Amino acid sequence: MSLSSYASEALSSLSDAQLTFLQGLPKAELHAHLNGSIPLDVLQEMARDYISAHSSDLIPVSGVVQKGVENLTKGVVLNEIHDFFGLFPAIYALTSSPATVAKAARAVLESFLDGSSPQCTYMELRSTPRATDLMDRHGYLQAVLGEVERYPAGQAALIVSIDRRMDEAIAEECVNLAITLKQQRRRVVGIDLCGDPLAGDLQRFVKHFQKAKSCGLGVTVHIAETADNPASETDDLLRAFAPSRLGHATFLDQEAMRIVFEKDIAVEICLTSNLLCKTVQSLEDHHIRFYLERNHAIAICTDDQLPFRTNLTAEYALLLAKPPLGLGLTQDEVKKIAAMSLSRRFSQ
Ligand code: 6MZ
Repeated sequence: MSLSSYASEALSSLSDAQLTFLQGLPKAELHAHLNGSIPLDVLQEMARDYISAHSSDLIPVSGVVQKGVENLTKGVVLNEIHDFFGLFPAIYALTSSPATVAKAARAVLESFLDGSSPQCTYMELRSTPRATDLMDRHGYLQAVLGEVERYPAGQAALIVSIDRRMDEAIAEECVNLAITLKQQRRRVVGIDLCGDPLAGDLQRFVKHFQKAKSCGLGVTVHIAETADNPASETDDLLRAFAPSRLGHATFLDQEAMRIVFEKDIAVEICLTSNLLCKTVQSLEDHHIRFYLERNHAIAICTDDQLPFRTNLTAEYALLLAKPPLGLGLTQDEVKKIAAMSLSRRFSQ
C-alpha cells in the first residue's frame, strides 16, 4: 500500500543503518483499532467476496462498499476529524460475521507481528464488539480473541473498546463481557473509550469504567482529541474514569496536564493520524514535544494504519528523521521512547 507523504518522506530520508535500527528496536503497538488497521489488499479481497455474495440483493448495499473501498484505495483526504468516522460503514459491512471478523483480525495481527521484520514485538489490538444478524457481541469477541491467542501472551492481547455513541446498556454489556473473559483467563487486558470525539454524554459510562478497573482491567480513554472537547469533560475523564493511559490527549489545558503528570498517566501518540485529521497542524506544533521535554511516558502508535496509510516503523521514522520531515531525535532518545511503550502495557 502506498504510504502517506508524511510516512514515506520520513522513511526515505533515513539511511539504511537508521532503518535497520528502527526495524530491530523492541517496541509495543498500544493503540491500533482493528477495523481501521486491515491491510488494503485483504480489505479489497473481502470487498470482492462481499460483492459477489450480495449480487442478487434487492437493496444494493454493494455500491456503498465498493465506493468506500475505492476511496480507501485512492487514499482518503480528510478535511476534518469528523469525516474520518464516515469511512467505517463500508468497512463494517465487510466484517459482519465471525468468519470475516476473524479474517480481518488475523490479517491485522500478521501485519504487525509476522514476517522477517515485524512492526512491533508486542501488540494490544483494540476493537468495539458489534452485534449483527450473524453474531452477537460475545461471538464478535470470541472471533477476535481466537486470533489474538494464536500468539504467545508476551506478543498479543486485546482491549475492548466502548464507543461514545453506544447506549448505556450496550456499553455495560461490553464491559461485562470484557470482565467475564478476563476472569476466564482469555487475553483481554483493558477497555477503551473511543468513537466520534464529540458524541454522547460520558457520565452514563462512569460506573461501568470504574467496575472494569476494579476487576483488574486496564483503562485507556480517547481524550481531548479536538479543540471542541470541553475542559469539564476532560476533567471528568481524568478524575472519574481514572485511566492509566490516554489516547491522543491533544487539547489538554494546564489543570489536565497537572493531573496527567501527578498521576503519571501515559499518552498514546499517533502522529500521522493527528496530522491527517488536522487536529495538529504540523509536527512542529505537535504536543509530543511537550511530553518529550518533560520526559513523560508516551507510546508511539499507528491508530488506523489503513486510512492513515502508515505503519509503526514509519511513525518511528517521524521521530528520527531530520526536521521538517521529522523531529530529529537521536537513536538513544528513540530507543528510550520504544522502551516506554513496552513498560506501559496493560498487565495480563
Ligand atoms: C476515536 C477512533 C479513532 O473498534 O471497529 N476509532 N475513535 N478517534 C480515532 N482517531 C482518529 N480511530 C478509530 O475500529 C474502528 C472504530 O474505532 C474508533 C471508531 O469508533 C471506529 O468506528 P473497531 O475495530
